[in-house]
Amino acid sequence: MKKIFLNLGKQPLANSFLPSISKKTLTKEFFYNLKIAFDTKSYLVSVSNPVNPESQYTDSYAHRASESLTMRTAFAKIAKKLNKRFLPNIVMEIGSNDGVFIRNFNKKKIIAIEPCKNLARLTKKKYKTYPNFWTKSLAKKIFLKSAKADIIFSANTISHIPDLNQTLEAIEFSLSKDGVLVIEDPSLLSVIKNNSYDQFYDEHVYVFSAIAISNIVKKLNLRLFNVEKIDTHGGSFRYYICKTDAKYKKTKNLLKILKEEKKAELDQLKTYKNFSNKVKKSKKELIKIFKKLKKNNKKIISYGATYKSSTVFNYCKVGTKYIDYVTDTTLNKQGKYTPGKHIPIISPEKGMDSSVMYAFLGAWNFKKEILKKEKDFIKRGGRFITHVPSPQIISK
Ligand code: DWN
Repeated sequence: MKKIFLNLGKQPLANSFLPSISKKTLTKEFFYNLKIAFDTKSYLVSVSNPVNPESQYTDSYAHRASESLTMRTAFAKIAKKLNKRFLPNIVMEIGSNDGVFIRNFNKKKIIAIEPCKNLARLTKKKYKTYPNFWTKSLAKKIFLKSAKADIIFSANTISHIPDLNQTLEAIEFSLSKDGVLVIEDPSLLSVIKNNSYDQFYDEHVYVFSAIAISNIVKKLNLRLFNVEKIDTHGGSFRYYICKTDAKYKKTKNLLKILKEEKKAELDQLKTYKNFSNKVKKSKKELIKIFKKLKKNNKKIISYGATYKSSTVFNYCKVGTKYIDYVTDTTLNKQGKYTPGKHIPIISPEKGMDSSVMYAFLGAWNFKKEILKKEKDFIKRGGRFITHVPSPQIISK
């Protein structure tokens, strides 16, 4: 039974960066009420009222996974590891974005699935790319008469697809006998520990735990046999899933992580109620910081026009009253306005000038990379603000 434990209020689509703030554009902006639920039977945490994927993964999808050095390095590393461990002949990626993972493979091995047509166009010249949603009929079209996939990789995508059953059924059909599905997604354990409520937005239909994944795949002739903790996106898990009768044994790491999740009571509703109270507190504290700085005439900007910060700004009602502008390296976000709160987005080259004293870390998950990059800002007295794990001004 699904129980709603968190209400993040009126939210826009996190990908709906606006080209202008004309009256015509603003009247068309779509909002919905973002509520998060816990399923007391499967232990799955999800958005209670998912948005139609057709309106999310369009021809103007903004996020480019290759924008950060952290992610480019992480994808190169996992590609190497999978090649070495599983020696795959065919590797399929679901949600290939701008090709940051597949570029690490021989093109003969790769099948890429990417429903955002603007992204699929980026990889289709070099790699076999299907500009479609991942469905049972697409799986049949690709694999009915061809060799099946030895690795199906999907980073930050399976959590985005509302119809989990169909997704997994299509994967089960497409895997070779000892083929392995490797999924990476932000972990619920990290979200609860870090109070990173901004991992919830329209696209993150699910925030997975190992307990929930283990329960869900069982119904579809699949089983979870290993989990790894990874640093990406503020704390993620990498799940290894195979067919029920495949050769892989359950790893010690899986048992250890399941135990850790039980200890953190991820299988109990009260955990989520506590989390919800902490989120409300976080909102009050963050606004207090912004108010105090503004009272002292400090200029605050935001660093990284992330989808996550769309949740923070809309939930905390933070707009241009507090944040002058947002900087982002992604070319197709620059010159636009943030969803819902309409804060202008500009390049870091333009934005990180000497008048900036405070920068909210919208991309807090890249804190290490950013702090290294922005040494001069910190040297001249500039300070970053974060809400993770609790609202604070980061001292050096
Ligand atoms: O699941 C999702 C994740 C993986 O990516 C998607 N649904 C959408 C997107 O979410 P996000 O925007 O919260 O992801 P990131 O990867 O945290 O976004 C970082 C943003 O910050 C990018 O637009 C690039 C930008 N950036 C920057 O301007 N300067 C990043 C770094 C490291 C920098 O130095």
